[in-house]
Amino acid sequence: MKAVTAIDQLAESYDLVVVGAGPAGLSAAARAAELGVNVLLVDENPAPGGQIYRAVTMTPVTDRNVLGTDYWRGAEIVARFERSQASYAGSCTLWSIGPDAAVPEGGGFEIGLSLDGRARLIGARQLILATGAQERPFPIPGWTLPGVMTAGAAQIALKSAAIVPAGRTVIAGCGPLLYLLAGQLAAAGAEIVAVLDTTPRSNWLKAAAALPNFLRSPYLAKGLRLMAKARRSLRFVGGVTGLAAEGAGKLAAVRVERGGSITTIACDTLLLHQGVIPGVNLSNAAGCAHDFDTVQHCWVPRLDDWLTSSVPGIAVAGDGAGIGGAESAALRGEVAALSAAHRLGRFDARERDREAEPLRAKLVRALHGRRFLDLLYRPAPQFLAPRQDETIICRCEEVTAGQVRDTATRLGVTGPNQMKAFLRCGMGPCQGRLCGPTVVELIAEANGTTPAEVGYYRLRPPVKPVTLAELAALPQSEAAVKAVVR
Ligand SMILES: Cc1cc2nc3c(=O)[nH]c(=O)nc-3n(C[C@H](O)[C@@H](O)[C@H](O)COP(=O)(O)OP(=O)(O)OC[C@H]3O[C@@H](n4cnc5c(N)ncnc54)[C@H](O)[C@@H]3O)c2cc1C
Repeated sequence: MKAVTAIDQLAESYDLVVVGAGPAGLSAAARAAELGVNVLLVDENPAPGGQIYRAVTMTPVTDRNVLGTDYWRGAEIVARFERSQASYAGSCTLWSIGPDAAVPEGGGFEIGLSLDGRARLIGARQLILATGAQERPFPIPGWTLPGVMTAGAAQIALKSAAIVPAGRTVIAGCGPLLYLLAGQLAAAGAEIVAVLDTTPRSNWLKAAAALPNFLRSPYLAKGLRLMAKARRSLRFVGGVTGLAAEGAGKLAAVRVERGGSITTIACDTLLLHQGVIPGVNLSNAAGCAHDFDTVQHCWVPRLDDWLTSSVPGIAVAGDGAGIGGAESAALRGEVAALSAAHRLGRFDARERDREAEPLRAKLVRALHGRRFLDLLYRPAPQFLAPRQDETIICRCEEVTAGQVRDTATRLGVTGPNQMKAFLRCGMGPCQGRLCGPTVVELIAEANGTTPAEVGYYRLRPPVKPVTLAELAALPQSEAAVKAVVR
């Protein structure tokens, strides 16, 4: 591996740029480099690993039982990448993708990168976006109070800095990661006073048809172990139908609704989580087509068998291509790398197909039983589209659920882009990552349509915040200067 630590160490152009150093990106970059491709891997985090293996090479959490065996497997993936000839830029954020003006016949990209406060535009013949997933937004009344955060954020603090939430902690929501996170935090010494499970009971019935497949899935034993461990040692409260964070200036308690009854649990930290969805900001801003996946209930990029998007030369691998977990992320990364290497002329289609065959077989096994988890842990409608008007939806612009509902019904707004023009939701630094899915749900509910019909934000670069100073310091081409100087 060739480490890039300053922006001017980057080459003018690479055959392949991989964005994201999680299992998908690390595997993609390693495989491509092993095939002789000139590849650059960039990640905005200081160390490789992505979400699941975050900080695996440098975490201060040395007790291996705290983060579990799955976490430590990341060291092998990172080691394989480090043995490769790929270039790696950590703490490096990609904020734009556009056509490469230097390639007149088209077919290349110009990407914007920031590293250490300096920005640069470089070329990439092929791109693999391995930017992973994000937690599904979980807006409840009071979720902007200090003391409330996402469970994933608490896990980031644990993995990268060995920090656990102080005081009485409540974890609330649904999904397999909820049990994992509760177990990890408890093992690390957090005082977890309750785990509030919002999984709708009716989901069991909907998921039942997919159960036989799940019984043969690699997730089964793992999931049962996680649940048993967490349930043995922690206070579980199932059937939760409503939640509100309460406190004056900071969190003091969580209000819990179960069916008809209401209770209050005093706490200092509330961790919210209702599963993960693909992070689509980058693929969206790059112009890739997306579809609404009705089973996973989220937007996913439209991809072919080789994970290539509707924009030739851009592939999406890992959880960004649809939630599948770490093992499938790594396998998808390799499939995308084979395809990119083929397009770059490293080998013919027959060899590409032969190399991909064992990966595809493993991928089928890794994804076995996924449907059951997706159906079981689909969030309840009242958590996707909050009922209380005062609930803040867009944290950047402080837009409430009531405002979105009112604008949809009274002004007849039918889509999120129009909503953005009226309310500015989605115009803040997160570029809609936190409000987008909720805005879509609220519009669909108000207009009696579906998220698929409502559509999603049309996003523009920069997809991540970049300073004006960095932009202004970018070298200007003659054509760019002519475009603004009259
Ligand atoms: C908060 C959170 C915690 C999770 N924890 C676990 C866990 O403990 N166990 C588990 O089994 N699954 C976990 N998951 C699920 C996770 O998605 C895994 O399945 C796995 O990490 C997916 O791998 P990936 O390579 O697709 O993406 P990721 O591992 O998510 O890696 C994506 C990488 O892309 C980088 N990136 C994103 N955008 C940019 C950009 N514009 N420029 C530069 N870099 C960028 C990110 O920094 C990140 O390192 C978690 C998901 C989330 C959202």
